[in-house]
Amino acid sequence: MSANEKLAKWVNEVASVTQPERVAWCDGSEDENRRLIEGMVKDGTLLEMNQSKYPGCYLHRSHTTDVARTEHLTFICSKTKDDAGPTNNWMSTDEAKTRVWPLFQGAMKGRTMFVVPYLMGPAGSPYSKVGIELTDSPYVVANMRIMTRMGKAALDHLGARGDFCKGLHSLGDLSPERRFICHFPEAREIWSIGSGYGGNALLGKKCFALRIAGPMGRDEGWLAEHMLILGLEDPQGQVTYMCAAFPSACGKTNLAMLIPPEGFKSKGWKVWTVGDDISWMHYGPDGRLYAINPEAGFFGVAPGTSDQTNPNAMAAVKKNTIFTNVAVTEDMCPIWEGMEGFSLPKVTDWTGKAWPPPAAHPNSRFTAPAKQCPSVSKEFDNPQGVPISAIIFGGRRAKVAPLVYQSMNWAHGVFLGATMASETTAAATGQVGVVRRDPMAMLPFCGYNMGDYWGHWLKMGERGGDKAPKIFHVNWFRRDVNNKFLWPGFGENLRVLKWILDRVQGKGSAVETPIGSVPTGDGIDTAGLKLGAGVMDQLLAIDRQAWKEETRGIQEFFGKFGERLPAAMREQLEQLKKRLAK
Ligand code: GTP
Ligand code: SPV
Ligand code: MN
Repeated sequence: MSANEKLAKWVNEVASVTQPERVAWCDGSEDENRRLIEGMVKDGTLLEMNQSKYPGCYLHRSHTTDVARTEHLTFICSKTKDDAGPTNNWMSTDEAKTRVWPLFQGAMKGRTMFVVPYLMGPAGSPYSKVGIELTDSPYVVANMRIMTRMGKAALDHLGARGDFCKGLHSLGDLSPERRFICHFPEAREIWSIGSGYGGNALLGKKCFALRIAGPMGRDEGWLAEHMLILGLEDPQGQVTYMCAAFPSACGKTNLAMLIPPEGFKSKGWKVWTVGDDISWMHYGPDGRLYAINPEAGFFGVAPGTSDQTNPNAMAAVKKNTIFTNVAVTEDMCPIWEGMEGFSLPKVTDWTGKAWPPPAAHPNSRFTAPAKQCPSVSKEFDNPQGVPISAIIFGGRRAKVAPLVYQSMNWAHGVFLGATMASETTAAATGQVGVVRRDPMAMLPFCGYNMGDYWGHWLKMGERGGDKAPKIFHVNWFRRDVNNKFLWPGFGENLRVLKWILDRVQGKGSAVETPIGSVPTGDGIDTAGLKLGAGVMDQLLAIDRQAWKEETRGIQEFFGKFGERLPAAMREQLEQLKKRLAK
C-alpha cells in the first residue's frame, strides 16, 4: 500500500472494474521476484535456462501473434485529431471509452493484479518521473523490475502527494482483434490490452518514456527521445557524451556498447554506456544540454548479437536475464542467428519446435540489468545526467545517405532529423525492409503532432545557442551493387565517432556539399581497416539525382502537416533544393 491517496483511489477504481482475484503491491525485492519466477516456472510462462551456465536466466515464449509492437493498434487519444497529427493513429477519448474501456471489464478475473510503482530516471534526480503500472502479467512485472527502478525507490520519490503516470495493462485474451495500446497525453494516462510484448506491455518504455513524456517535455521545456547515450573516452582520458537516434533495430544498443578496433583500443579509446534506447534531455544550470537514461536495463535485439559484434551485451546477458523468443540448445542455453555456435542442427526454435529457420524470432530479445554490462558508465546514476556535445541521427538505408555528415547549424540539424528515412525492421509487425520516413526515429513514438514536435526542437536549439550540441547523420547500412554492406560497422563505427568528436572540437576535415559537411577522403581514420579500393568514396558519395528525388519525397511528407509545419522546416527544404540545383 501507499500513503499516496490518489494512487490508492485509482487502484481501487481499476480493481472494481477489472475484478482480479487479488491485488498485489510490488516492492521490487529479491524475495518477491523469486516467488513470481517460481510461479511462472510452475505454470510454464517461463522456462528455466541452464542454471550453471546462465544463472538466474529464464526463457519466455510469447504467443506467436504477439511478438512485436503493433503500430496499427497503437493510438493517441488527444482531444483533437490535429493534436495527434498526421503520423499517429488517433482515437477520440469518447471512442476509447466505448470501444476499449469495456474490454477491461472483468478482464483480470481469476488473476492477480500487480501494482507496479516504477521510477524513470536515477533516484534523487530532479528529472526523474514516477509511473505506476497495473498489470495482470507476472512476466511484465519481472521485466519491469529489470527495466526500471521498481518498488520502494519509486514510492519514495512519489511521496504522499506526488503525481504519476497511470498505466493500466491487461493481457486480455491476447487476441489482436481486441488489442489496443491507447495513450491520453492530456491526462498522462495509458491503457494497454491484448498484448504481453515489449513496447506494448512494459509501459514505462515507449508508452510513458516517449509518447507521454514527449508532450510533458513540450510543456515543460525538455526533450524525450528514442536515443542511446554514450561517453566517448579519448586517449587523454577525456569523455565526451553523445546521443544517437536510430529507428528500432537499427543499431542503438550496439553503438552504445561499442568496443573500439585494436589500434584504437590500445591507444586508450573507450566507449561508456549510459543508455541504449531512451534519452531525456534538459538544460542544466550551465546552459548545456544534459541527458539522463530513464531506464535501468536493456531490452535488446538478440539476433546478430555475438562476441564478435557486441561482447558487452553478451557479457550482460550471462545472468539474471529474461530471454524472449530466442532459440535454445539441447542443454537449455540461449542461441540465435549470428551467435557463436549457431550452426548446431539440434536447436529448438522460438516456438518450442525443431527449427525451420528462423530459429530465434527476428525480434527476439534479452532483458538484462544495465549494471551487468561491463561498459556501463560511472555516470549511470548521476541525477544531473551527462552533458551532450553531439546528437547523431541515423537510418538503415541501402542507398542515398552517406556514412556520415554534419549539419550546418541547429535548424539544419533538426531538418536532418525531421527528414530521416529508414528501412522497416522486425521490431514492429508488418513488412520488413520498406523505406519510410521516420523523423528522429520517433515515427511510432511521438505522442503529439510531429509538426509541433519539430517546432519544440527548434526552440530547444535557440535556447542552447552556442552551447547546443552539434548535429550529425550516419548510415551504417549502405550497400554495394551485390547488396553487401559497404561498411563493416559495429566496433569500426568508432572511426566515425572519432570524426564526430573532431568536428565537435573544431577539428577534422570536411567538404561542404549540398546536404552538409562530409568527411574528406582522409577525414576518417582508416588505419588498420581493410576496405576495398574505392569503397570509402562510395560510402561518402553524394548522388545529386538521388537527392533531388529525396527532396520530392520530403516535400510530399511535409505536405501532410499543413499549417503545423514550422516555417523553418519549409525554408530548409527550399535551401536544400537550391543547393542541389546549383
Ligand atoms: P531497438 O531496441 O529495437 O530500439 O533496436 P536498436 O536500435 O538498439 O538496434 P540494435 O543495436 O539492437 O541492432 C539491431 C540489429 O542491427 C542487430 O541485429 C545488430 O546486429 C544490427 N546492427 C547493429 N549495428 C550494426 C552495424 O553497425 N552494422 C550492421 N551491418 N548491423 C548492425
Ligand atoms: C523498439 O522497438 O524500438 C524497442 C523494443 O526498443 S520495444 O520495447 O518493443 O519498443
Ligand atoms: Mn527502441
